[in-house]
Amino acid sequence: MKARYHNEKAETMSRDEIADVQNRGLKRLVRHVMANNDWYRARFEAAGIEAESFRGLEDLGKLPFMSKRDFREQYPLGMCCVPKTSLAEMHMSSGSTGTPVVMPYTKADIAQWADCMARCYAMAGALPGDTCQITPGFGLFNGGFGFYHGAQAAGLFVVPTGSGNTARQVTLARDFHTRVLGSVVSYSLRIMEVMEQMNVKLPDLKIGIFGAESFSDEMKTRIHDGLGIEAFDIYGMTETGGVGTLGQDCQAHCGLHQWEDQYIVEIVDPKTGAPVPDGEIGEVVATSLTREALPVVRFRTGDLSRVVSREKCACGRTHLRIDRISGRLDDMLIISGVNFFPLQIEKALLKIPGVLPNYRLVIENHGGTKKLRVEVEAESGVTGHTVAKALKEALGFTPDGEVFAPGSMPRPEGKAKRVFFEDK
Ligand code: DLL
Repeated sequence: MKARYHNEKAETMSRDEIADVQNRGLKRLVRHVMANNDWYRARFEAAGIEAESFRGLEDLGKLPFMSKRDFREQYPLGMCCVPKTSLAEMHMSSGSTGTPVVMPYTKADIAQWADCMARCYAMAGALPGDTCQITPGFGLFNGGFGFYHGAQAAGLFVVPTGSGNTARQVTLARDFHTRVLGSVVSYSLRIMEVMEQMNVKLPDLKIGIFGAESFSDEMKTRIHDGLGIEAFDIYGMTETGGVGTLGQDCQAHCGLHQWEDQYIVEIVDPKTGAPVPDGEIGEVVATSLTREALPVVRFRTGDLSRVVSREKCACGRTHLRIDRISGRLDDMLIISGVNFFPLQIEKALLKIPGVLPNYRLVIENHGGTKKLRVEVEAESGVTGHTVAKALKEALGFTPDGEVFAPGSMPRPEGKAKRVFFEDK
């Protein structure tokens, strides 16, 4: 395999070098946040942390966790560690509760983000001069600008379409020979569909960089086959500084490399907060070592994954690999005493011949008793009964299945909302 790096030295450093960089970075981080922000100082002092005697990695477990709630309570800039005059940009996510999570950036933070993103582009095989079409929204959402800053650092030619107007996206991709497509997972399905309707083929399109939502291997295969591209899974979030800050899979596709010289990534038991052994599923916790404006310290992401390997990868990169995100803690559903994640349903659905990748899970509340209704588009011949039967095998209980004609359900242009609640 031919490996291309954006920052070869950083991406291939030995485990000892990574440990050393993290150790020094963590000590510097604790001094920075305690010296420059009252909220961090009060919180760390209450946990018995002193900046001068903090020993680095061996004291990591003593640092208190932080969560989305802290961002919301400290809105807008309560956790910012630099003067407002040093800020250059901000992004924001509102999530399901609507309360904003704000991430401010200094110029150096934008450069750090761009470096992480440029590494992701290179890891996917993008070459300087390639046309890169950026379909996530430009605005408060970090997706569009993150792909943009990284593409500039990687020397790509940017077609900054943002989201929506899919027919125009397809035309531009054809006319400008787009080779690299950045997209929220579910929007790539829409692009596929419109290409078919327009009868346009995109022979130059080779690399798809997708994220912002969990997607099953079955979905990845459909995207791969439908667009004829190699699909990569990119990971990051507003709180860590945006898309690509944590990492992505390489051409070996055996886990998402985490940029460990920039972040410490832990996998912990969501109940106790204790680290779980490698290989076991737990919650991803991230600490940003190099960000200035608002570095997170032991941020509980709510995302579930596991360590795949800490060994050097076939691509030559040495950074920790974690599994693709299997869901969020708050996505877990319990019906008929069975716990499951939406992704399990997606996997089972996409194994049914004739079923299309557009679906909704409706949780019906019948006076306290919950029932699941699965709505999905499918070709003629697939019935609600076929769907219910296949899901029973996967889940252990029988949901209701309802089948819609291809093209008749709404199409998301950003992150897809898959789960809906209805009182009956
Ligand atoms: O969704 C960043 C992003 C934009 C990633 C575009 C990839 C592409 P937020 O809106 O803050 O940021 O949402 C972050 O999205 O905690 C995960 O739950 C989920 N997420 C992000 N990437 C992935 C992925 C962007 N590759 C939240 N797989 C995170 C699964 C993902 N879930």
